[in-house]
Amino acid sequence: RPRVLSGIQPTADSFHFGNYLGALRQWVELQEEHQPFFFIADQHAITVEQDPKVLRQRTLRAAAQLLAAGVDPQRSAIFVQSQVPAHAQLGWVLQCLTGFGEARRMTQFKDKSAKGGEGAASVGLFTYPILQAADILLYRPAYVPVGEDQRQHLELTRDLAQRFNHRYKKTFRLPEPYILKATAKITDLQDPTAKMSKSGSSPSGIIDLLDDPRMSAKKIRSAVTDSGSEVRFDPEEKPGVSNLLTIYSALTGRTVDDLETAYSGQGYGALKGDLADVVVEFVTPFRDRTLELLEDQDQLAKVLAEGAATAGAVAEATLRDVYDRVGFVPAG
Ligand code: AQP
Repeated sequence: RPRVLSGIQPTADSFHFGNYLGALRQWVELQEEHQPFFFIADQHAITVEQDPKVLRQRTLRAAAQLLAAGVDPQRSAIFVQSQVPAHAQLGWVLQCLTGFGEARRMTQFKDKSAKGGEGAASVGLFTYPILQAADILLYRPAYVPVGEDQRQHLELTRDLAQRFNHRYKKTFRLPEPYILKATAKITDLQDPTAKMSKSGSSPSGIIDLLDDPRMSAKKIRSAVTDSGSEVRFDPEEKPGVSNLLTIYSALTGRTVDDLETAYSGQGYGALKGDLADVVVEFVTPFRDRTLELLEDQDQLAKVLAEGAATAGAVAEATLRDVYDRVGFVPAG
C-alpha cells in the first residue's frame, strides 16, 4: 500500500473548518487504501513562542480531535513529531542542502514575519519548510494531503529530495501533493478573500470544531456575503457565498450545482440558516467525542507512544541510509 503522510500544528485549542475540510477529512479517507503516518507538529509550533503548559494540553487536544475526526490508530500511525528525533536530524542534513535564497522565497515566512518585522521572527520560522521536507521525506510517501497554502513547501520538498538523490544516491521518493481543489482554501467568514486561519482570522471569521455549536451557527448566519441576492458559486465575484456553498457541499455531499438550484430565488438568509443547522449537526457529535476522549489522557498518550514507535522504526531506517550516504561514521 502506498504511504501517505501529513501533519498539523497544535497551535490552538481547536482545529478549524479549514484544517478539517482542507486536510483532516482527506486523512481519514486516505487511510482506507494507504499506509498512513499522521503527526502533531509540536516542533513546528515552537517556531513562534508557546506557553509550555498550553502546548502540552493542545498536543493532547490535537490527538483527541484526530481520533474524533475518524483517524484510526489501528490503521494509521498517529504520533507527536518531537517523539521521533529523526525529523530534526534529517532536518539538519536538508538545511545544509538548501540555498539561503531558496529558503527566502517561501511566501509563508514572508507573510508570518511581516507583522513583527523580519528581525523579530525566529530562525526556526525561517527554516520551518526544511524541517517539513524532512518530516515528509523520512517516510517516502506517495502523497501528502494538505491545503493549498502548503503547495510551495511541497515543491521545496521535491526539489530537496531530487537534489539529495542526485548528489548522493537515489534515497527519497518524490511525493505528490494531494490537494482537493474544492476545499483547498476555506476562507474567513468575515474576510472571504483571506484563508481561514488560526493566527490570522478574527474570532467571528473562524469556525473552530470545538466551539459551542450555537456560536458556530451564529457565525454562519452573520458571515459576510455581498450586496446581491443570487445564490451562485463564483469565487471571484461572490467569495463569501461561494465559501458557504463549499462548506455546505463538503459537509453534506450535495453538489454545488444542486445547492444553487435548491436556493435559487431564496436569497442568502435561507442558505445561511440551513447551513447553520448542517454545521451544528456536524460539530455537536464531534465535540462530544473529543471531550470524551480527553477524559482519558493516559490512553491518548499511549496511542501517541505506539504511533511514535511505528513511525520511529521507519524514520530511523531512512535516516541510517541518509547518514551513510552523506559520509557519517556510524557508532559501533
Ligand atoms: N483555510 C484553509 N483551507 C484549507 N486548508 C487549510 N489548512 C489550514 N488552513 C486551511 C490546512 O490544514 C492543515 C494543517 O494546518 P497547520 O496547522 O499545519 O497549518 P497552518 O497553515 O498553520 O494552519 P492555519 O490555521 O493556517 O494556521 P496559521 O494561522 O498559524 O497559519 C494543512 O494541511 C493546511 O494546508
